[in-house]
Amino acid sequence: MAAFSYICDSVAVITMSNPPVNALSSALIRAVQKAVEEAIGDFAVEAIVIRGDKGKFSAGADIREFNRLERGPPLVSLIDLIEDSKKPVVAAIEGVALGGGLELALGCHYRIAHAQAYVGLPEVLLGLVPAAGGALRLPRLIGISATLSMITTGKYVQAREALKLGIVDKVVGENTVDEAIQLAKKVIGQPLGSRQLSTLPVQCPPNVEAFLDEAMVKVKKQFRGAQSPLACVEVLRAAVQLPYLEGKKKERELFQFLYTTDQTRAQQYAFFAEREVAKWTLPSGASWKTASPQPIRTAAVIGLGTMGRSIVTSLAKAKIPVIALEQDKKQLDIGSKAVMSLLDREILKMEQLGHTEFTNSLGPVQFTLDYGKLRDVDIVIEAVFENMALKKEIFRHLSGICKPEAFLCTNTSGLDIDEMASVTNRPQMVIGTHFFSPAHIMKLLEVVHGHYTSSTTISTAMRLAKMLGKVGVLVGNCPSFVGNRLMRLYVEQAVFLVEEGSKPEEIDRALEDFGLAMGPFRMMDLAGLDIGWKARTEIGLTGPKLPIGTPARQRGSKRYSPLPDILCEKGRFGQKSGQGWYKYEKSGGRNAMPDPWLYNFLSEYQRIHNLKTHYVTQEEIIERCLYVLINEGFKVLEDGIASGPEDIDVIYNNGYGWPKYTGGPMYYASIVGLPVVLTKLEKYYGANPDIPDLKPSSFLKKLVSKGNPPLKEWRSHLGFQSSML
Ligand code: 3H9
Repeated sequence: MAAFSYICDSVAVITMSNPPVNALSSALIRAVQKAVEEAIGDFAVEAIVIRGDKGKFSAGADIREFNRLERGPPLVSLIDLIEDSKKPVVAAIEGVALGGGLELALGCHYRIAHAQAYVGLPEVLLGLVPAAGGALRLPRLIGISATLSMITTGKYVQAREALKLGIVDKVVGENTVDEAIQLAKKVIGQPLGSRQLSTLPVQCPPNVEAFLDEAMVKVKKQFRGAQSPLACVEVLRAAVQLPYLEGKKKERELFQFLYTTDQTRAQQYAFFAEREVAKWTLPSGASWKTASPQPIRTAAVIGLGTMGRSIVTSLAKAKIPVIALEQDKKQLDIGSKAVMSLLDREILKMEQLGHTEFTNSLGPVQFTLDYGKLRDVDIVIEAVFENMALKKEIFRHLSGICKPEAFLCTNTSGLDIDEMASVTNRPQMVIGTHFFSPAHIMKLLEVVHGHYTSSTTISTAMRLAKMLGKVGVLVGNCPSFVGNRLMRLYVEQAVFLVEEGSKPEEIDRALEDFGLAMGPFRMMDLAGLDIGWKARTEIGLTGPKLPIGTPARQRGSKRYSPLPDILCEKGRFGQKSGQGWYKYEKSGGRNAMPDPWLYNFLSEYQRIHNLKTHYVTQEEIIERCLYVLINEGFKVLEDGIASGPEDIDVIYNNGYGWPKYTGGPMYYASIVGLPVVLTKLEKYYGANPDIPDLKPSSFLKKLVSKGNPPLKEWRSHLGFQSSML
């Protein structure tokens, strides 16, 4: 676990070892404590270096132990022991020093970091506050403002930025431990007072109370509904107002309060769910363990529209050389300029953080009109607009040009992968890689497995997600896959509620208050209403292909709302045209304002269609919009399109702005209670029999009949299913 391993010229080196990330479990804390005590008591030792095994300092407290009743020795007293040592202690930080890991390093008198290492206090992402003195020592070292930004966002800070901020004393390119030993030797006998952070005053801006009040307002707005960012501001207030020891008490109180909340349980679930989904298995038995990903050294992207541009940027950021192809010179010029401007923005961001080497480490981008240049790439990502005929033509073409080992991916957001694969000479190497906009920022990659896709191809696409810093979630091939299949029903429900008497801003507010990053109407206006309109026109739900005599508000036996189509017919496409569900200050404006025109238009629409309106409560908005989405989630599980509820939750947490502190839609349903969700769906379906999507799914009913089992048991109740995975 931890050994006071060797003494090098009077410097004891203590190695923390708890694979894979040296999480500070009770056993590890106990072992480090023993090693430090031994080193302090050993006359031959004059200084101490603490390091982590296998190139990782420590990822912090062992999250797996959070739910255990019996608790180990407190990390806080180990850190105090280190800080109080009369012998200098140096932290040699390689890999990561996160949460309790960084707190331990802050207890050391000096910190040396490898250039590739990251430090951070990400407790907030688990619904907690740092609880081993991190939020008290850090503002004494780097000031309130920088600490606030780190602990309320949980962001990871690379070594060079950490040096700039003053978190570490030195950054080295290699031999971190040797450098730490040299530094330890050098400081033997020097006074340590100024290096014991808990004894120093907090560095505050002039009017710190006003600064913290303002911070609280901002944080409330930024992390709507989340409790832990607010507690982070509170703990900083304690750091400022109270002596260190009293601050420690407050820190403990806040941690203990948060520790019992539903939010922290949901966030811990979300953390492990993200890791779980990487461990995919197919019904055939092939899995992440047995399949080997192929190397991706070069890539190509076809189409430089909004998605293509940001996919190119994402690849370049991951240092993968990329060839970007467009069909004509004009599109190529526009696309290449847009890519260069995205890359410039990324470079600027990194330079502001002190990463001067970033420019050189971007993968080179080559722009071309010539398919011949794609001959040797390892992977091609097609990102042209959603037209099957065009996509098939491209796949047919790629088949003849690319080397036989090249993987062919499509960024389609819902078209049939198998149909595209069927025109290639390598259907087993065709896969969906559904990026989310903007692709160089959003963390989700929906990896869509077709009927023919091989396990090597899946494994390679999942590896690609990791290389791009994304969470890859493997899903089956069905119209709109998982994310958009659920989203369509949620949006449709919101539009029905407008027909029934609610207003777009009321619905948006209710769902944003629930915690969603953006309500459905603001989201539609941002994405562009014309996109859905085009798709509906193509499949004959509206426009010239719609059979004459089709009732305006009915398609087949289902209710249909033509409202979005009518807005498009009137040129209201959303932000891009300056008006949609809202009006904007100008075309391309971002400031959504309720539009009196829309109110008149809706009244007229309701009159023409003889609609009875009713007062739509916030409760009805939340329940109808969210439960219809959750209901479809159960259907997706039943159909075998996602292998577990965790996959759906990870998709929503990372691709659709779902509030992580509720765990994701399926976890949220488990907390609300499946019998409640079922009863509400029955009620709403009863009142709206023309909306069959409100009819409770048989899997939901089955789970309720089995006594509402906990989420981790849901999979076992799926029974025999024709898995599409
Ligand atoms: C804390 O410190 C509270 C303190 O203030 C004070 C308390 C008193 N514990 O992500 P990966 C596992 S709160 C247990 O796939 P990567 C992870 O589940 C803690 N396990 O690898 C996975 O297991 P498996 C604050 C942990 O290279 C394996 O390690 N710290 C922990 O992409 C590999 O993980 C954090 O929030 C942990 N702390 O990324 C750090 N961390 O193989 C959270 C990881 O069975 N961790 N595991 O699936 C991370 O951000 C990333 O895991 C890290 C590695 C960057 C470290």
